[in-house]
Amino acid sequence: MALLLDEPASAEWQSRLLYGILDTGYLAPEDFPRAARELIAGGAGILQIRAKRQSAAEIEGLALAVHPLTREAGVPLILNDFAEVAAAVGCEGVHVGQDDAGVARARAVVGPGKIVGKSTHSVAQAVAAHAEGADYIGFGPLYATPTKPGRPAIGLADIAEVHRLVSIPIFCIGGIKRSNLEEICSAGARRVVIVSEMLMAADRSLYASEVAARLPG
Ligand code: TZP
Ligand code: MG
Repeated sequence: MALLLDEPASAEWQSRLLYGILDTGYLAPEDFPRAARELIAGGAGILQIRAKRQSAAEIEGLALAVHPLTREAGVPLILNDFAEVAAAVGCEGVHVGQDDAGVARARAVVGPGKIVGKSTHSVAQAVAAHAEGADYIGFGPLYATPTKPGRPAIGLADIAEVHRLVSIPIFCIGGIKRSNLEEICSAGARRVVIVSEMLMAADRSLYASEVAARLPG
């Protein structure tokens, strides 16, 4: 069923289990639309644009190139950090980190009915993000990862506890690969974000479909 992206009451995106990130650390700007198509074809149900070294104008360009594709597919497009750009482009949401402005400020910028996600690195931060009004959280990095240098791994031990305490969607993230997916799911993960291994896959659609099929939900 198509996702009604303009319908605030629609929370169908919450059933999406595989979240992909189009990251300029791994993708040239001109490859964003193709990668978006491939990840969507494979079953990524949410996409984010993450561009740590680009200007707001460059990020707006990336979002404008990708948004028609995600919108057509009913896949929410989330911008990392740039709430004003997300609002200008009409993206479905914004993702903030622990050091960014809070959820309320991001929501005030993107407007009602939009998705606001927050990165969390501990159970306490996850509970706080839920209380703060986040629509979903990222939880990790489970493993150390070059995609987020300098951020220590939190391991798998708290995955079950965070799912017990936090009822909004929890996307485990950080160093997730096909080779460790089983142990992550056994530890209680239901939803995942994969960045580098999925973007570097020889066949991104096949990769996404294989991962999606292995997520219990
Ligand atoms: N936040 C926590 S870990 C991470 C982010 C953005 C990067 C995850 O990337 P990868 O390549 O899947 O380890
Ligand atoms: Mg940020």
